[in-house]
Amino acid sequence: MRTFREDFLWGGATAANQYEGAWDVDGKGPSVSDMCTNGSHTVPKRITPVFEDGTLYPSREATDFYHHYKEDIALAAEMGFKVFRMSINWTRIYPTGMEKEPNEAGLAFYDQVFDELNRYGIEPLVTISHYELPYGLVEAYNGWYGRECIDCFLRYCETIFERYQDKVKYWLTFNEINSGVMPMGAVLSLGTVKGYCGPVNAVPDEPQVRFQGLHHQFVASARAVKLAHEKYPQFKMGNMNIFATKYPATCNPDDVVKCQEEMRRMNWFTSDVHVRGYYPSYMERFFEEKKIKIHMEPGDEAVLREGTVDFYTFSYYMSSCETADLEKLEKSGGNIIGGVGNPYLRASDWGWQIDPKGLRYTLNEIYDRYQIPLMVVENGLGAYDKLEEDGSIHDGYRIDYLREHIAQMEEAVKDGVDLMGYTPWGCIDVVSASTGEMAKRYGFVYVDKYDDGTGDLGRRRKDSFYWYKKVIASNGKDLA
Ligand code: BGP
Repeated sequence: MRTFREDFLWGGATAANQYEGAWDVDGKGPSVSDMCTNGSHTVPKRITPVFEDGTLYPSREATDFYHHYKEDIALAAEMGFKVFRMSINWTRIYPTGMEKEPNEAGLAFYDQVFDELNRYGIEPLVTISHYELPYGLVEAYNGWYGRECIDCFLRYCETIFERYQDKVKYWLTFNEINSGVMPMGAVLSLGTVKGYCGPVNAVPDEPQVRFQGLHHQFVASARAVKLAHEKYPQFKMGNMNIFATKYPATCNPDDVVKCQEEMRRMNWFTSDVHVRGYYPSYMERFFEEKKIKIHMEPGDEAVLREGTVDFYTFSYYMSSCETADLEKLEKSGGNIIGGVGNPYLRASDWGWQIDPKGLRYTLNEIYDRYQIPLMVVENGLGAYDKLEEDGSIHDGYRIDYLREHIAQMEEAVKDGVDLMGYTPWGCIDVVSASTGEMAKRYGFVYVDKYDDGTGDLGRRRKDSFYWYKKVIASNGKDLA
């Protein structure tokens, strides 16, 4: 029977905006994430157009990969990583997004990082845009709503493709591009928040602006993929989707149809465009009902067709249920991906419902639809960790979560899915994207950094570090 392939890419995932820090060092400009304050599970983080004195902006220092990359890559190598998912901070290369020439100091930093990875035989997997939109583009064009962003993005892609053509083979265009389908995507993903000051979950929603912005991202992504295919045939270009798996809450056909609608809008729409190269017909009805008009320029449709991706990647944390019963829906609340709770599942401390079998189901659904290689590029348990006096961290709960998900990935492989690799999220502790907290940790490596901004940034191996090392060494056979 099939099992994980020999060249399976085991590793971990990070993103510059939550990890790198050094937000204004060596010529870097501010990104949308740098303008976000901290928050918590109950108090939403805010975005502010100017820095407020005395307010904490956690991305500014984050967990300081910028000054710890050698140590962190050595730790990744010790675990046996084959791949390291990271992102390039757009504003390190083009500080406002609009310069004509790149910032050499920024480019040099990633040369060093890629060289260090290469020394250990670790393949970089680079997300080109992971919630790091230059804030300059928010101010100038209202983020991705402005078509101008496409050219700015392309200039950035041309620069990094040319510079790193011999160092990076695997690229992802936009992190979780389908976050723009939800109102919450307006801040970190689309940057359509010009002048807005306030909680990230209270931006006045303008679906017309969101979906037009998303169209510009589709065109930008397709042009980047096309450029890569034409000029750098060695590159492998992927998409990146949040997969928010949904089940009907009951077998009532009303719930089943509602679930199908939500699955299409939330999970399939963006990747149908990326993989198939055109807008799916089911979106026409949605746009008509919501009175959304997508403005396309001549040539856009052709570009979408020509810029389809080579492999499909996604983040998977949880699942939820869909119901047509509005009363039930109103009562549920607290589920970040919408829908209602599932009585068969337990949830994390942040209310994310843990569903390992849902990962097997999801992998099969995606592979059946597209038949291209898949990769799980984010998964994991955000949890409170306790640092013991002797410096150890006993995170058995994280091991349980990962073990169950890896076992289900193997089931999917047995089912016939072509799975390339697995990079659990925040392999070294990073700042949380949704809440801005440090307390919500995912890593195999603990970083001494706290919600009030204190901490000496020291790195410590958690129990899961030693466990994951065994998993990798056995190519996923030893999950004990
Ligand atoms: C995804 C993002 C990541 C990451 C992760 C965990 O949405 O791509 O950037 O942070 O979710 O989410 P959180 O940090 O909110 O727990």
